[in-house]
Amino acid sequence: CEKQETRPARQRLLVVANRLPVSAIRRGEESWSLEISAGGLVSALLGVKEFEARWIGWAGVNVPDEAGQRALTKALAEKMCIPVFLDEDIVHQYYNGYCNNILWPLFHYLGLPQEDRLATTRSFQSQFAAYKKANQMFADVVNKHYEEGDVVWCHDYHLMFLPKCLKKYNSEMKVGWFLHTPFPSSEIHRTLPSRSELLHSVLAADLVGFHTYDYARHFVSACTRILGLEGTPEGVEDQGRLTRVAAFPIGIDSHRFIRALDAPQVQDRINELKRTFTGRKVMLGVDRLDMIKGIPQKILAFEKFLEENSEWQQKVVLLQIAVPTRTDVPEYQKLTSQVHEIVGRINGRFGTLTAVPIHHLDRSLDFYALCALYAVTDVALVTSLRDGMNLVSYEFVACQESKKGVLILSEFAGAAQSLGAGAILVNPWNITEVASSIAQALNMPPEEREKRHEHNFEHVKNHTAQEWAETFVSELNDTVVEADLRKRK
Ligand code: ADQ
Repeated sequence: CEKQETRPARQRLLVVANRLPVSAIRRGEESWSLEISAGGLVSALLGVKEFEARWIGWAGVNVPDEAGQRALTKALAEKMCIPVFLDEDIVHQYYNGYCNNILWPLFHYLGLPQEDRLATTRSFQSQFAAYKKANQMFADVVNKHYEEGDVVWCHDYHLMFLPKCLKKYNSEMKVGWFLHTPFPSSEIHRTLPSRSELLHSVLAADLVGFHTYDYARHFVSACTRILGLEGTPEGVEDQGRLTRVAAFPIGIDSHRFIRALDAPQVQDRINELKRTFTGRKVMLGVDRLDMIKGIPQKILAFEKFLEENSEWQQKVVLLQIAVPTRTDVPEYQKLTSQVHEIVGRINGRFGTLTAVPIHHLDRSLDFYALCALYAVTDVALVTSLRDGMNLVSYEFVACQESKKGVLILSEFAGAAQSLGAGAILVNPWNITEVASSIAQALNMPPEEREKRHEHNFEHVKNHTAQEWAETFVSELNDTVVEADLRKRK
């Protein structure tokens, strides 16, 4: 965000996401320190040159007092960020509740919560009310800062109600919405009690984007089957108004990864890792510790591989780096214990006094450490049960120009559609199939590895996050211009 301050005034892009790309730490009553998190979205938007981006979102902290809110607003303004203040109860019901307990599992085909039905219905209603209230609070902030000619880009499942709130304020506002998760089959979406309200609200946007064509098709089917609207090749039509629906597959800032490999601190780590794992092939998993990532399935498949290929038992190591998320949610705590239990059992079974087959870390790694790990890896394992795209697979490919390692990739990750020709695609639920894919990857001849890698590397290098953001924003701009033209005729 900071770089954009130096650019001349251009058309403004208001990027609205649940979280701002900063972490805020309170140092005193009116003093805050801010740390920019250099996520994919931040670098993607640095590439959108004709627009000047401003961020609107929650800063991730509860700030109940006015003095604190004033000070934080001022500090964030220097980073081109505008805060939405949410209190603890709203965060609990909207974010932990409706977003993470209902929409997240449903969109990843894990179904709705299975607790006592009445309790679920009651909590569902209050959580949905909080969701709408939170979305309205985001809309109030956007509306306050909106200037004529601005383009508004809303992100993800947290803000499905936002396009409608914004259009109510101003029907001329150019509004786009992009979903980072899968959009499930309409048969899954129709189980959601608030299915129609959410679809109608998203349709208030001018442009609706997904990572893959399949997700876009599921969305259009949901609108035709559940709402009875008409699907056209361009999107969904409702009473003569067209909402454009299309696929915009995200990428990564590939050059940042490729450049980092030459940095001395990465080279030092690469050499250290090579020394540590001399004589062993390195397999790698990097995930948020989330049920959608299929971590238990991955580890069980690795166990089956060791069982069936005893000649590899001392010759391969699986490094699983799992950054904990949503640690206050009981299902996530259960998942952590389950993973620890399986890892402990397998290490007990196949380990020796000097080496274990699995190194599992519950933590996040810094960018340079991650690049070094990607670079020394022989086989990367991505076994998501569902995943909107999965950027880890892209990052691995970007760091493999010299090693040309193999990517084993779940067919249920959006990335399977772009990296499928180079990767070994697997059904992560089929542990036997994943185990034999591990054997295939470890025994793959160098010419085949090279061919597969080149295919994926070309894709990752050329389809960047910057290009993704630029395409979405310029299509959003054009879509509305077209609509205006139609109106004028
Ligand atoms: P995520 O579910 O977070 O994103 P992913 O796309 O893989 O999944 O991105 C994860 C990011 O976090 C990567 O940049 C990765 O490097 C980083 N990361 C993960 N574990 C880490 C660790 N232990 N240490 C350091 N960094 C780690 C959501 C959707 C995805 C979609 C993206 C972007 O769920 O499907 O691809 O948004 O749209």
